[in-house]
Amino acid sequence: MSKKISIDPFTRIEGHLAVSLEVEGNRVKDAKCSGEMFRGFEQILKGRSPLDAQQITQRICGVCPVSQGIASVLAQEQAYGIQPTENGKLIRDIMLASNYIQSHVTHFYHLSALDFVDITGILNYSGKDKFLQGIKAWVQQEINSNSLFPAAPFLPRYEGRYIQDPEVNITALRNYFTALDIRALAHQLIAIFAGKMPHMATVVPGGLTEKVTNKKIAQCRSKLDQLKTFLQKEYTGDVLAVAGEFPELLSTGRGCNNYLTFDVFNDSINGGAPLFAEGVLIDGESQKLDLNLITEEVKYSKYTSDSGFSKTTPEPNKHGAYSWIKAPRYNGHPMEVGPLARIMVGYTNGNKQVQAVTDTFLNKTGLDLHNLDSCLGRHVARILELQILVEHCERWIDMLDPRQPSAIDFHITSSAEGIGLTEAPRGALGHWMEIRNSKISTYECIVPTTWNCSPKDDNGVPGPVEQSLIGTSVADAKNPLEAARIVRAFDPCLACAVH
Ligand code: NFE
Repeated sequence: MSKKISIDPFTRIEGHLAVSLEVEGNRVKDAKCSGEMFRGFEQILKGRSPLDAQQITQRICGVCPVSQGIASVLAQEQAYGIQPTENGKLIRDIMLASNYIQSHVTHFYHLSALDFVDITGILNYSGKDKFLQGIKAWVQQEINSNSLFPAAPFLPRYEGRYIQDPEVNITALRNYFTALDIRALAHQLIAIFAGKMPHMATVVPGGLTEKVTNKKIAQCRSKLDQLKTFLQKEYTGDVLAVAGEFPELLSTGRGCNNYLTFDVFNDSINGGAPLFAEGVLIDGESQKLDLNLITEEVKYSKYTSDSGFSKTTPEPNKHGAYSWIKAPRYNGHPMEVGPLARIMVGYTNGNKQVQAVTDTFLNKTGLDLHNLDSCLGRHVARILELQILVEHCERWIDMLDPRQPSAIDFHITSSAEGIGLTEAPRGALGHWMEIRNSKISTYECIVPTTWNCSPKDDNGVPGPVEQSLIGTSVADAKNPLEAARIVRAFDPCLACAVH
C-alpha cells in the first residue's frame, strides 16, 4: 500500500511550491512539483515599449533581477543590431558575479543550512565562547516563552539527524548571521553601478547609464575583497564540513543526468570568450546547443492545450494539471540547469578552469565526478564556480576604463526579433522578444526553475527535481527531511518559475 506525503507549502525556498510524494515502503515511487501561482509577466509586456522590458522583467524576482535585466537588454541589442561597450560588458559581468555570490550565500546559509544545523543541540554544549552563550540564552528563552513559533526560523523543523560535531554546528550557526552582512555587501557592490539593488536602475541596451570612475573602481575592489575572504574561508569550509557530516547525501538526489547551459560572462581577460560556455549533455554525451530543439509542454500545466512556447493562456481548472509551471524540454528531454550543469558541461567540454577546481576538490575528497550529481553535490558546485568567478571578477574590475563610455546610443527598430541568453545563479535563462510597430508584440521567458521544477511533460516524463526524488528513501513520513534536503539543494525559485 502506498501512502502520500505532502510538503505544502514548501518553505525556505523563493516563492510558492508544493511537493507531493507517493511512497511505497520507504521509497518514493512518484513525485509531483507544483508551482502554486500564476503571474503573467509575458502578458504584461505585450504592447509596451521594448525599453520597459529590462525594468519590468527584473521584477520577476528580487533574487536574480541582474540576470533578468541582462537577458532583456541582450535580446534588445540583437533586435537593434548593436553591441554594448567594453565597460558595459565588464560592469554587467561584475554585477552578475556579485549577484551569484549573494544568491549562493543566501541559498546555503538562510535557506538550506537550517536543514543541517542543530539549533536545539547547542543547549547541550558548554564553553565560554560569547556567541555560543548568547545563542544558547536566546534559544532557551524562546523555548520557555509562550511564542507560537519559538526560535523561528530555526524551528519548527522536521526531526532527523542534524550536525553532530559541535565545532561544525557553532561555526555554521555563527556564519548564518555573518552571511546576512555578506548578502548586503554583495548588493552594495552591485549598487555601485546599478544605482540600487534589488532591481538595477541603470542597465540599458548598449551598456549602462552609469559612468566608470576611479572612485567606483576602488569601491568595487574593497567590497569584493571582503566577499572573497568570507567565500574562501567560511562558505567553502562550511559546505565541506556539512559534506563531511552527511557523506550519504553525496549519493542521494541523483537527477535526470541531462544538463543545459547558455553562454555567460565575457571572459574579457581571454578575448571575450564566455567564461562558462553553452552546452548540452544528454546522458553524459555532449551535443551542440540548438535553440530550435527547445519546447514548452503543458499537458500537466494549468494552461490551455494550445499553449506552449510564446503562448500562455491560463486554464486554472484543467483536468489532470497540477502545476502553473510549464514543462520545458530539449529535444524531448528534461534538462537540469544551474551551478551543477555549469560544472558538468564545463568539465565535460574541456573548460580548463572548471576542470582545475573540480579536480582539486575530487582529489582532496576522494570522490568521483558522478558524486556531484547528488543533493550535496549541488551545494559543492556552487562553491566551485564561485572560486573561478571571484578570481575573474577581480581582474574585470581592474580592466574598467574611466576614459571610455559605459553605453552607446541606439534606436528602437520598429520591427525586429531578439533573443537574450544568459545564466542566472540558478541556471539557463532565455528571453525571446518580438517587436512590431516599435512595441513588444510577444515576449517569452524560459527561466531556470521552470526547467528544474517542471511537471511531467506530454509523454509523462517527470521534471528534474521530480526525478531526483523518485527512488529516494524517506524513513519517517511525518518528517520527510531527506526529500526536503534534495529539493532545497536545487535552490528553486518559484516566483521566477511561474513568472
Ligand atoms: Ni527568482 Fe532566477 C535565478 C532566474 S530562478 S531566482 O537564479 O532566472 O528560476
